[in-house]
Amino acid sequence: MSEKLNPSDLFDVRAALSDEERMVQDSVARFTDERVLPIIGDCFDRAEFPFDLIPEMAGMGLLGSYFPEAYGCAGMNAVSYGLICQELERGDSGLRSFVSVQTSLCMYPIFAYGNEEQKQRWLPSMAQGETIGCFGLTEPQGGSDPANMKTHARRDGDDWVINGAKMWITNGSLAKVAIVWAQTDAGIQGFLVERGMQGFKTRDIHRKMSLRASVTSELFFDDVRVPDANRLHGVQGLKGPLGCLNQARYGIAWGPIGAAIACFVEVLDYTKNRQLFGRALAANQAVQLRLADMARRITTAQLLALQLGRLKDAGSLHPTQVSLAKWNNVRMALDIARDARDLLGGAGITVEYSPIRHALNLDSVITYEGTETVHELVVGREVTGINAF
Ligand code: TGC
Ligand code: FAD
Repeated sequence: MSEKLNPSDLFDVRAALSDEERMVQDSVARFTDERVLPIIGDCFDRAEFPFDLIPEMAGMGLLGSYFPEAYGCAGMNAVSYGLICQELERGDSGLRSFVSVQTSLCMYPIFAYGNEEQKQRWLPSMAQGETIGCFGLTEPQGGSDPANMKTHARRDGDDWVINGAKMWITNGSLAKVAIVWAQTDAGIQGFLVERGMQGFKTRDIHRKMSLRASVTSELFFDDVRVPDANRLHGVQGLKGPLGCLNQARYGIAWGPIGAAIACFVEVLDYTKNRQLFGRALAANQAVQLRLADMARRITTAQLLALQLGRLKDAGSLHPTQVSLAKWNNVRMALDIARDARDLLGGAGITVEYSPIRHALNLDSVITYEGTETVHELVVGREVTGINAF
């Protein structure tokens, strides 16, 4: 028999990481252990985002981690970004959401579709956490079908005039700049709407049972006048926002592995120590089957994410591969969180243990960035060649 395996990494995925990737994982893991885990249950309970952690995350290079140093970013690879998402979501999906939105939904469109002036103006201060962004795509009439967009921008001289509303927007009221997607006569275009522009308002959504340690808002645009200098000139059409989603969904394929590991480690420890019917709960075959199944699902998700990351770093990632990984890995984590909650019995219903918090959060994660059904249909379209949307 060889050495004992690590229950949270049965296939030693860590050995397939480079030294630099391991270093990134270790430093974010330390941050989660020391700074996030001691406070996050209370943040969730009080429905408060832990604002104080923003400068620390920025200081570690976690905001816009994969953009070049020329824009004040850390220039890390895609696998490192994935590991950042994984370790943050081991703490809470809300923190990973914050980093996903800032990096992949706000900095990415400026980097990919913006001009040099826009990049120089926004990216360094976003990397430092001085400027927080939000991404407005979803509208009240239906997020799965963004092509049916009602928010409209009309050209008026050197300006654009925006009218409409966005719904369920992460970081909405925190944001100094909103990346807003609007219909124009030339198709969907992206605009940088700045806080304080006349006619632009935000309102937070309260009474959430999920992602409580995260800010979610509505955005309202009432004749908001935006200069053409704030338009993202590099893209027109739905492929603009969908290209950003591809980046963020990639990170979400990694993040929930962290949430699943948090639940698994906790429930493994609990069931080994809990004595029922004169033996450890984990000594029952029915319980071991469930624990083994969690380990199997985590392992397959880890291997999927790593291969996804290697494809991304090689520049050959296909959006359908991202859809399959987001679907598989979020489903995996949600199932594990719910099962772990059950194995904790009554103790599992408070935030003293993490599974119920992760399960509630993952109910948002399985809905946002494309619902599970949307991703299943993307994969279905790929394998059949028939578009069912
Ligand atoms: P279709 O009309 O065929 O395509 C339009 C154009 O877009 C291109 N495209 C993509 N490009 C990059 N990445 C992708 N994943 C892409 N998917 C499509 C496509 O090639 C085409 O380009 P072109 O040049 O021909 O014009 O659109 P479709 O039929 O592929 O899309 C249908 C569907 C349902 C898949 C799409 O509408 C969709 O993904 N709906 C879900 C919307 C969604 O995910 N919204 C998320 C909002 S943001 C959010 O939830 C943030 S949560 C933040 C947090 O972490 O807290
Ligand atoms: P709908 O699109 O109305 O879907 C309802 C149900 O119908 C789902 O189960 C869906 O799978 C199903 N369905 C849809 N189409 C089909 C079909 N063809 N066949 C079968 N079933 C179908 N959006 C942003 O733009 N920016 C953000 O920062 C952001 N942050 C979010 C944060 C949170 C906490 C949440 C919950 C959402 C966030 N969203 C954000 C919105 C998110 O992207 C949408 O909620 C999501 O895209 C689904 O849209 P919807 O809620 O309108 O549901």
